[in-house]
Amino acid sequence: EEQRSLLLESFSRFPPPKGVKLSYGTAGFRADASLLESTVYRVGILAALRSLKTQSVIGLMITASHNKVSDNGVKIADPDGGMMTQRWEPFADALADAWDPYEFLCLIDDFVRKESISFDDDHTAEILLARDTRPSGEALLKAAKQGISCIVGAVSHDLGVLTTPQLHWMVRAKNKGIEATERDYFEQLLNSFRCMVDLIPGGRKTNLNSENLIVDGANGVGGEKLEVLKELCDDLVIDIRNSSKTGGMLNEGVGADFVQKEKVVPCGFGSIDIGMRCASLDGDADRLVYFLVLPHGSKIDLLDGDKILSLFALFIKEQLSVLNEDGHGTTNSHYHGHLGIVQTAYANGASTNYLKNLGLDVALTPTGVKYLHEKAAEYDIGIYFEANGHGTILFRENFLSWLESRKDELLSISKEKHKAALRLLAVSKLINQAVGDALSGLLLVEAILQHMGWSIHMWNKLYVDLPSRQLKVKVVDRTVVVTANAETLVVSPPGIQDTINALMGNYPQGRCFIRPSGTEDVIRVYAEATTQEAADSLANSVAVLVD
Ligand code: NG1
Ligand code: ZN
Repeated sequence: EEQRSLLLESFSRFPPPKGVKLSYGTAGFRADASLLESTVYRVGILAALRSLKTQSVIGLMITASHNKVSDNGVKIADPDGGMMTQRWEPFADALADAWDPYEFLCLIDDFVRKESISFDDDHTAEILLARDTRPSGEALLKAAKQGISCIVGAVSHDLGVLTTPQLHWMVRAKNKGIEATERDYFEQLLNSFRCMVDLIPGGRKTNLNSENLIVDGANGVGGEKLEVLKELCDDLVIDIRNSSKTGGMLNEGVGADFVQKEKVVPCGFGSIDIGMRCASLDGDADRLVYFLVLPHGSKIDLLDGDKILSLFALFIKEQLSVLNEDGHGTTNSHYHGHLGIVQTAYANGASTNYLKNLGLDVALTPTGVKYLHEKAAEYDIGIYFEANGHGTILFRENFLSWLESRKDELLSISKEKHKAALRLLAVSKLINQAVGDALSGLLLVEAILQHMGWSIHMWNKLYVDLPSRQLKVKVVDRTVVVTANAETLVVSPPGIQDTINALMGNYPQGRCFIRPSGTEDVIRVYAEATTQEAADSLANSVAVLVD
C-alpha cells in the first residue's frame, strides 16, 4: 500500500513528454535532454527493481556519450558491471511509455509478480548513480533518485561526475566485495600499469619513444579524470588537451567519434603535432582511438579500435606462446588459454586478415557492445573491439585462478614463463573487465608499446587499412532491412543481396554490407576495396538500392 501511494504520488510529478516514444536501445535511452526527466525517473524505479531482483548493487549512468551536449541518456549496469540484461529491455520500454497512472502501477505489479521480486525487510536495493559533464546531468540525476526512493527499501549513492566505465567498474567491484571508490579504481589501474612496465624485457626504457603522448579529452569527463591519473603517477608524461575545464564544447569538433568518422585532427591539434603519438577519448571515455597528424596538419592516419585490438592480440598471443612452449621440466598441468578475437562487420578487412594470419580465431557478431561482450566471454581470453574504439579484454575466472596458483611454480621452471604469467595477470587487472574503458585502454597501449620498444609509426605498420566508405541513407522505415550472419547478408527485402554480390564482384577485394542502424533512423552502408575511389563507388552504387 505504502509502495502504491509512493509510486502514484511521484508519477504525477514526472509526466512523460507528449508524442515521443523512447526505447532502451543498444546504449540505453537517449534523446534531447529536455525530454528525459520522466524517463530517467522511471529508470530509477527500474534500477531499484533490478537491484531487488538480483540482490546486488546496480549502477545507473546518465550520459549520451559522443552525442551532442544538448542530448543526454540513461542506462543501467548489471551486477557484473555489464549492460542490463536484454531480457528486461521490453519492460524498460513499457515503463518509459506508460501514460496512465493505473496502467503504470499494473505494469509494475505484473512485472514484480512475474519476476518474483520480493519487497520485505530482508530485501534491500542499492544503486550507484553517476553522470558525465553534461549540464543537464544534475537535474536528471535528481529525477533518478526520486524514482529510486519510491521503491521501499531502496537506497542510492550519488557518485557525481564519473566516466561510464568507472561506474561499471565500481558496480562490479562492489558486488565482488572489493573496495570500490574512485581512488581504488585509479590505484588498481596504476599498480597494474607499473607492474607491466617493471616486466619490460631488458628493463625499463625511459624516453624510448621520442614522441610525446597528447590526448584529446573531447571536452568531457575523460580529460578531467586523466588529469587525476597523471597527478598520481610520475611515469605518465601526457599533454592533455580539450579537458572539460578548458571551456570548449563537449564533442564539438573533438573526441574519438569525430576523429574516427571525419579522419581529421580534433580542435586544438595541428601542424605542431606532426609525428607525435596522439589519442582521442569520447564524451564518456568508453571509446579510444589513436592518430598521427600527417604533413600539412589537418589530415590524420587513424589507429582505430581494430588496430588497438591487433596490438593487444599480438601481445597476449606472445605471452601465451611463452607459457605454452614445451620446455624442459614442464609439468603436465597445461592450460592452453584459448584466445579468441571478436569483431563486427565494420572491422577493416585488413585487420581481420592480419589477425587470421597470426593464426587467431576471429568471430563476427552484430553491431552493439552487448553482442561482442557476450561472445568474448566464451574464451579463456576474449578480446573484442568495435572499429570506433569501444572494446576490452575479458579473462575467464578459471584461467586467472590457474595463473595465480601456478605463477610461483613457473618461476622454478622458467623465468620467462613466470614473467608471461605475471604480465597476463597484470593485464587482467589493468583492463576493465566490465566494459570498454578509454583510460585503462590507453594505459595498456602505452605499456605494450614500451614493451615492444615501438613508436606509434611502427605500431601503425602492423597492416595497412583497406580504403573504406560509410554512408547513411535516410529511410521511412528502417526495419524493412533484415540481416543475417552478423549483418553481412540481407535476407529481406529479397533480391537485394544478389545485387550487392554482383556489385562487389566488380571490385578487387570489394566488400559491402547494409544494415539498419540501432540508434538512428537510417540504413548504414559500409564498403571497402583496394582504392578509395572503388570503395566510394561501391558504397554509392549500393546506397541507391535502398534509397
Ligand atoms: P548503430 O547506429 O546501430 O550503427 C552506433 C555505432 C555502434 C555503437 C552504437 C552505440 C557504428 C557503425 N555504429 O550504432 O558501433 O557504438 O552506435 O553507441 O559506428
Ligand atoms: Zn561513449
